[in-house]
Amino acid sequence: MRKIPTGGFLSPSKRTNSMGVQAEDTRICVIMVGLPARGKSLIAQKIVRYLGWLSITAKTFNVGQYRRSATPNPSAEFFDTSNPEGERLRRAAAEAAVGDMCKWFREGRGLVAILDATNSTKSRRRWILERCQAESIATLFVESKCDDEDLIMQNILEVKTTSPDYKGQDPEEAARDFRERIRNYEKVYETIDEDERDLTYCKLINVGHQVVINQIRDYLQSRVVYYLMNLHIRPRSIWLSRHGESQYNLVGKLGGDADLSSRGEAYAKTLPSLVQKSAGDRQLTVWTSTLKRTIQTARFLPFEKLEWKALDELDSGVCDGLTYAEVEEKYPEDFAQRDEDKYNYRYLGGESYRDVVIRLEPIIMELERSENILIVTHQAILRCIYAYFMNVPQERSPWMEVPLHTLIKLTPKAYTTVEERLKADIPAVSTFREKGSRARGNTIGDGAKPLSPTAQEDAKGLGLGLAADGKPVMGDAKPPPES
Ligand code: ADP
Ligand code: FDP
Ligand code: F6P
Repeated sequence: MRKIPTGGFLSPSKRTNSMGVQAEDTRICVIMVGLPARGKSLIAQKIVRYLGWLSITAKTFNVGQYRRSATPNPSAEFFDTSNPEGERLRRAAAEAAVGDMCKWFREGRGLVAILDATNSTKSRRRWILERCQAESIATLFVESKCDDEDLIMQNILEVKTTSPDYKGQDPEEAARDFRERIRNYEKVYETIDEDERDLTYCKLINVGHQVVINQIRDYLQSRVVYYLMNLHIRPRSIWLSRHGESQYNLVGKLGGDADLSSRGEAYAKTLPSLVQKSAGDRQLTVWTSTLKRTIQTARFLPFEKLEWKALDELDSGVCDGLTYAEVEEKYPEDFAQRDEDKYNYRYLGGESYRDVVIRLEPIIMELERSENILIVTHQAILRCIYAYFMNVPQERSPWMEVPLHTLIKLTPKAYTTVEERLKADIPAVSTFREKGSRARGNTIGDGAKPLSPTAQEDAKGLGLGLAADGKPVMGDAKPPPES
């Protein structure tokens, strides 16, 4: 048996962040600027999710939440600047939020904080800048400007009338009051302009139709700005599917570039109607990996197709072509270590989930820019993309069960992503191995079902193991050991 060096070949990737730079010294406060209902909280939430996916801890400090603890249901007059009590309470809420944010940085709890408030006057922005400078925190002001009245009304109806500020109130009355609140802010609102040229800022005008950037110095700031430039809010969905069952899946082998099994072929043939059921007549663009099994799966789809190397399956290095049972047998320590920390463990000559996320970043950027994309890819890749949209933490994402022959539809909405799953009526093996489960002798397959005669032929054709009852056996064809 091969001697495993300390740390094992599946040793954790270096703890740089996933952007591939040492960003530990950079602490950035992103300060949102803009009138109410301009998408600031949504943008803040997306930055936190994006950075979190890239292993950069970020947190939003929403001044509205602090204000709400003292004044839960204010009417529009509360936000009138000629109301001294309102002014005092709003100032107190902003101070509490900035105070907690500085403490959060001082305690080393994260790298990027987002101060989510209107921050609509120059004096407020100057005060925040000075507080951050005193703590050596870099700043990035992000202003969202929008004068599309229809869109603003739509935003109010979509997210504001259901805000805790208007709990139990008539939505129409709530919308009217919110318009009045905005008018109060408009009286004092100052957009970021010429005399704030010393600030690092990004102005998003009418949802990115125009973007103005100023004094962006650091790498992380530029990544955040680039991300913001790619966002849009047009309605769209993203469809995700694994390739159809492959010859390798049948026998539990990892990686490779195998063809589809006959059931995988059947899935490829069914996919166009499955997609039609879910997407109707929408024109999609299909992205596949460069591996045969995804290209074969997508080939009957009547849409433009693009192959991405970045969508190839996680590279299992020296374990490519082995089954989990063989990996466990040849490299038992490493097999256990991967179970211990699956996100970080990197196969010798291969990749970790952390590595995959780095190579998927351009895919996420492109997805954010696009509308209606169908991605046909692999188990590990699909997990990483899904984790981005559904905000799944790293400890959990590599262990998610993503069945074969299932179409997943994700529809981003304000603050949530709606998920629907459509299962094709074509059985397939399960390639899922639960954390801590034994690999050797585990049968794969849909529960206790034996493979169909055609699938058995596929497996035999590869010279690989089938138990007497027709169930595929992981690793070799030995029956499961007694336990
Ligand atoms: P705010 O925090 O500025 O009060 P929200 O984030 O609560 O506003 O508003 C969310 C709504 O704003 C969503 O309906 C979303 O579609 C919309 N939205 C997102 N980005 C923008 C933008 N850049 N400009 C205008 N509206 C936007
Ligand atoms: P939010 O939309 O997050 O609820 O409506 C505007 C609002 O934020 C108020 O709730 C909140 O009190 C205020 O903005 C905070 O920003 P300012 O302190 O800049 O007014
Ligand atoms: O078994 C199918 C497969 O796509 C393999 O090619 C790949 O190595 C594996 O799944 C990835 O899943 P996990 O990270 O759970 O081993």
